[in-house]
Amino acid sequence: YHQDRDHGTAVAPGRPEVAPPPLYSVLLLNDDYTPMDFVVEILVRFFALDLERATQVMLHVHTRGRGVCGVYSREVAESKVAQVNEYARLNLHPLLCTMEKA
Ligand code: TYC
Repeated sequence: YHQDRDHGTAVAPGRPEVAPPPLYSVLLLNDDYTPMDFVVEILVRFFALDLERATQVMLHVHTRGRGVCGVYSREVAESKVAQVNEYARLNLHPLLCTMEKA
C-alpha cells in the first residue's frame, strides 16, 4: 500500500487509479508595514492580475487579514511562494506569502 506518489488515496498495489493532483491556494497575509502599492506590484508581477483585480485582492487582504492570489499545482504554488517571499525580503518588506491545500 502507498499514498503520495500518484496523489490518490491508499489502494492495493497494481490497482488502476487515476486521480487529479491536488490544487493549492497561494495566500498573502496582511501586515502593518508593507506598502499597498508594493502588494499590488507583487500581484501583477507574480500572479498576472491586472491592476484592478490586483487592487481588489490587496484590499481584501488588508481588510480581512489574508486572501487568495491564485490556485496552482503544488510545484507551481511552492515556486510562487518562494519567489514572492524572496522578492519581499529583497525589498525589506515583511510581507508573507504561504500556501494551503485548496
Ligand atoms: N496593511 C498594509 C498597509 O496598510 C497593506 C498590505 C496589504 C500589507 C496586503 C500586506 O498582504 C498585504 N500598508
